[in-house]
Amino acid sequence: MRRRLPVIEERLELESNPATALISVAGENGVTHAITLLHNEIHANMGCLASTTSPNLTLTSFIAMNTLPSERPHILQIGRLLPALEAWLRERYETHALDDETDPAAFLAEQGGRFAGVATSALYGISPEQIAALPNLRVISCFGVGVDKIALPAARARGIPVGYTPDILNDCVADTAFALVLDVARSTPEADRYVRAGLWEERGPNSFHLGRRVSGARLGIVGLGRIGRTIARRALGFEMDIRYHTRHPVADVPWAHEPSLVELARWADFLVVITAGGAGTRHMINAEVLEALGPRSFLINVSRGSVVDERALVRALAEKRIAGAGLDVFEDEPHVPEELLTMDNVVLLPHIASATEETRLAMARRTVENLDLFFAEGRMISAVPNP
Ligand code: NAP
Ligand code: 8YV
Repeated sequence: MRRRLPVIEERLELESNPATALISVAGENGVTHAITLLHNEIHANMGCLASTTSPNLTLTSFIAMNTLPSERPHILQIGRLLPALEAWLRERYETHALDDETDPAAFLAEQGGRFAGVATSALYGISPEQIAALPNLRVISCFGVGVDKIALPAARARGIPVGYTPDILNDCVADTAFALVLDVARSTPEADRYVRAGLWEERGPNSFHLGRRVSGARLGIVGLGRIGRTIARRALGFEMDIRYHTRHPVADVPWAHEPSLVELARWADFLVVITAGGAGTRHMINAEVLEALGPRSFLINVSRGSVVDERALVRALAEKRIAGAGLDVFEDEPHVPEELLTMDNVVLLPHIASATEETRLAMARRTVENLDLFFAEGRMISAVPNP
């Protein structure tokens, strides 16, 4: 059966004479196949792909490579990245994974001069020492939107632009924030464990404890940037009362700005944290904020572990000073405070808010496109703005 391939057809018209094309095909089973086609094969293979692939395959991306310089720049990869992203980088650049080195510092001291670019992720960032060890570095491309682990002052001092992936992940991070709101309010993970353990059968109907109502409740959002607004829009569907806290009130939203974080916590049934990480927000959610939140209300954190004083949170939960917490991020990932592991009113996720096939693939594509555009034209699609 022949399928229309609108994405590819559209991009082929835009990109004249691509040297090679990298195509990712998502199958119904969720497996992503990367296919590389060379120059003249492209049009022929488009038809071939269209006519021979299963009707359950959908072409999801197409990146033309006509703009790459003839000499492939050397890219240092910090940490393991999404396999599709690593493959795309290898197709286009001379890549070297710092993780493969037994002594990364010694490797950089010896070989740092050869790298023109860095590919990293929000989880790994890049340190001032690593930037200093790369004397010919011209560009950094980050898989992710949080740049708290990227040594921005060191990059800016050398005029090195930093690419990142804003907006692409808003929906999935907001979805995860809402999953956590519902999970903590209705105790869905605990209820699932209850059924699996045979307790429903043993104790009978209506034996599981009552949850809390989400629809119509008060939602306090800490940080109303790209993702915070998306969370607020999700809350409209639940007819929630919304207020937010930021340093600067947002002009074009209908929700009330609360200048005091403590007062927002006192008001809220659910306090969802989605600020930037870093020094400016470190331990914003402290014992005083948690005390104000109170024993009937819940904390959700999908921003950065550093924003919450984790010791204060563990104490507040242990002493039942707050009703529960939904956490996607932690101060010392992947370490999670042991006390949290046995608490039923806490839902713990391994930093997966953006982790869907669709979003992670789109983030990977932007990470590569930022590098490609930088090496072709000296600019990026999305660069971290200078303050
Ligand atoms: P954004 O558009 O830059 O929004 C950041 C928000 O934080 C703004 O509303 C900002 O408002 C507020 N903020 C910053 N410093 C603050 C402070 N000291 N006090 C109060 N509010 C403050 O960023 P975004 O794209 O929405 O992303 C937000 C963060 O989410 C990222 O930086 C990242 O750390 C995190 N994140 C996590 C995941 C995950 O997997 N869990 C995924 C993506 C992103 P003002 O400047 O007016 O204060
Ligand atoms: C990812 C994130 O977990 O974008 C961010 O800031 O924290 C998440 O999207 C991360 O980028 C994966 O490395």
